[in-house]
Parts: sequence; C-alpha cells; structure tokens
Amino acid sequence: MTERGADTGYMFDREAETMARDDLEALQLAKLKRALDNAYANVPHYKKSFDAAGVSPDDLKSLDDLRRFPFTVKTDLRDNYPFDMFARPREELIRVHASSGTTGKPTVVGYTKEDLDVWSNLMARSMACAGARPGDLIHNAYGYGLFTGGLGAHYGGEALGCTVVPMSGGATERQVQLLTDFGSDILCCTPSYGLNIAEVAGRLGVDVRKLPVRRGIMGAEPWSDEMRAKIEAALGIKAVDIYGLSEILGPGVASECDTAQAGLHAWEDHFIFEVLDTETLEPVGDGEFGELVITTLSKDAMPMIRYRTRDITRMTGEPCVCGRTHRRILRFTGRNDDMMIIRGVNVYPSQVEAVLVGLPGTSPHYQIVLTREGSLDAMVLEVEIDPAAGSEADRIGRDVEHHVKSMVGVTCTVVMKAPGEVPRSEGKAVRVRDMRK
Ligand code: DLL
Repeated sequence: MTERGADTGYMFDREAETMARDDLEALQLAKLKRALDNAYANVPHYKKSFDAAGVSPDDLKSLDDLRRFPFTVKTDLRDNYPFDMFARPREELIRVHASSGTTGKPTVVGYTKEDLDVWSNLMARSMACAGARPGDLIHNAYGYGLFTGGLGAHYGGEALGCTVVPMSGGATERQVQLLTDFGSDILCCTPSYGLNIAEVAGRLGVDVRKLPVRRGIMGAEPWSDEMRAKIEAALGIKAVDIYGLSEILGPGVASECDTAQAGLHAWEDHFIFEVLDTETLEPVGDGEFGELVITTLSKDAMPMIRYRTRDITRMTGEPCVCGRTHRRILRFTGRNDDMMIIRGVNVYPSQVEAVLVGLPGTSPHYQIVLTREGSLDAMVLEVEIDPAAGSEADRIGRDVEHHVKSMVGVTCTVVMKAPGEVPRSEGKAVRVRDMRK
C-alpha cells in the first residue's frame, strides 16, 4: 500500500485547475451568458434590477460587459425571503441552507441536484488542493445543519473518495478521543475551533502533535498568518485556508494549496471574481485591496450576479508554484462590517490579532470590546495570559498596549485575563463585543 498523502502533485480536476487563461475566459463568457439569462428569465428581482439599470443579458458581448450589470446585496436576499431569489420552483430543489444573521431575517439559499454535484466537486477539488487525498480519514468538525460548513465538507470528502467522520462542532473531549482512536489524517474545522481542540487535548494529556493528522482545512472566519503559525505548532499540522459563503455556494469557492500556502485559488471556471475599491466601486489593480464581488456561473437554483460579499481582500494573477492557473485571493483582512473606527483610525480585528498573537506572555485567546467614552469610541482588548507567564500580567499588558499602538496605530486598554477566561469557540469565533449600542 502506498503511504496515504504521498502523492504531492495530485489534483482532483487537473484539466480544470490548470486551464490556460484564454480558455478559462472563453468558458466564463459562455457560462456567464447562461447565468444572466437564467437570472433574468426566472428571478423577478433580477428582471426588475436589470430593467432599472437599462441592461439585458443580450448586452453581454465580452467579460468586461459584466460591469454594466447591477450589484446584488444581502438585503436583496432578505427582501425576497424565503424563496423568491430562486430561479427554479422550490419543488425542484433538493436542499436549502440558511445563515442565522445577527439582525433580522436569515438569508436562505437553495440547490438543485446539479448544484449539489457542482458544490461537492468543488469541495473535493478544494480539499485535494489543501492536501487531502483519496483514502484519507477526514475528521469533520464543521457544524452540521443550516450552516454550509458541515455538509459542504462532508459531501466534498465523500466525492474525493475519503472516509468522512461527521463530528460536527462541540463535545470537544469526544473530538479528541476520536481523532486519537481513529488516527484521522485531516481535520476540518474553523481555525479558532482547531485551537480549542488542541487546548482540550492538552488538558486531557493527549499530545495531538504526535497523532497522524497532517492537514487542517480551516476557514469560515478571518485568521492571521500569526494565528496560523500558532495553530500549526499546537496541532503539529499544516493549516490550509479555505473560503466560501453560503450566498455563493458554501465552502469551496476558493482554497489554498498546501504546496505554497500563499493565498487561495479562486475557482474561476465556476465564478467571476472582481475586487472593487470600497468607495468608488471601480476595479483595483493586481494585489490592491478592495471588496470582493462574486458572480456565480454554474448555480441553477440561485444565480448570484455581482454579489457584494463585504469581504476585504486582494487578488493576484501571479503564477503559483503548484501549477494551478486560477488567480489567488491573498487571504482576507476581514469584513467591511467588522471594520472598527477607533478615534478616526480604521482597524480590523485581524490587524490586532496579527500583533497580539506571538507576543511573549500572551496566549492566542482574545476579544475586542468596543465602548463609548463621551462621543468617542474606545477599544478594550481582553487577552489571556500564557499560563507560564504567571505574575507578570501588568508588564505584559503594557507591552501589548505599546505594540498595538505602534503597529496598528490605535490606543487601547489591555485587560489581561486568567487562562480560560476568554470564551472558546466551537465554530466561528466572536472576536468583537460591541457595547456601544
Ligand atoms: O462560512 C462557509 C465556509 C464554511 C467557509 C467552512 C469555509 C469553511 P457563511 O456562514 O455564509 O459561510 O459565512 C461567509 O465567512 O463572507 C467571510 O466573511 C467569512 N469567511 C469564510 N471563509 C473565510 C476565510 C461560510 N477563509 C463569511 N477567511 C464570508 C476569512 C472567511 N473569512
């Protein structure tokens, strides 16, 4: 038997993943025409919004013409709750998912049988890109249910030819036990939950670094490279980033390769990605920051035309050492909605994280608390002390304040917490508590 995971050059769909740019663009144009036709003919919302903008699918002659079409935003999904964004009768769908949303109604998304096949294949492709191989044992600790993470990774793992353990999130001691007993090769979970699993394992006296698990396929929340280094060290794995959102598909819209771990290959044969300046909404150049806007090319049940993700990132067309030709998303800074303005300075939680994680004396568990002092916003940073640093909390706290001020440019008050005092995540971590309202 060959060693599992030995074939480093493996690709799930080599032909698609290494397509020449011209072929990729010709494919995009053909599929885009179909997607616009589907949206216009079958979703009243698109009929109305295209008409209002004075465009019709017939106006699409080149890929550049996509910019003439209007954006779709989250409130469009809420306004058409629950099923009016669907381009197929509800009876023809075989699955719906929904995101809880912090305010108001959830957003609902739906899939035909063909859509689920596309999703499973894209997840299989993403997981293979991240280092999973047919025959691997996959410990899937993404939440099952309305969240797309659990079932997305589940179907993807099966399509790749792996054995999937459908753990879902939570019951962390049990996760440690089964990871150990089954000798899983791959751990799928959010980065923050990965850290939680490592910590609980430590408490149980299990050294996860010695287990066979070799890759973490981790996403669903922003995480810094500094956090990645912590997670890789704590779990003894390579941690690879995966991206997606329910409105567009679920996980599997883009994935890092484990060869380079240098940005996420965005699957351009199924989506068109634009990065737009957040003020002017004009395209930015290669490597420049902006909001990611995505159009689906293959989804029949719920086509999304120019969906404004709110995710802030940059993309590059620089070739990758792995040989895949799809452009890369250079990881995520955060969401537009998460941006805090502290006394005039724009700050994302991930910037604070990048400074904090790795400073001596701290552990990678933190929360940002936003308060208001008079008319000004103030930031309190709650950070757990590294158990080994014991009595030095005051000095470490001052150190953190100094580094955040000099690297991020904001003044914050640091409150050092005892080990275990910052809440642990079992899915998406809550990094900001906004007490201003
Ligand atoms: O989080 C889908 C997913 C599941 C992705 C499992 C990866 C792994 P939603 O719940 O709809 O879907 O949330 C989507 O999460 O717009 C981003 O703001 C954020 N997000 C997802 N992946 C990443 C990532 C899933 N790798 C929202 N880095 C997106 C940063 C991410 N943020």
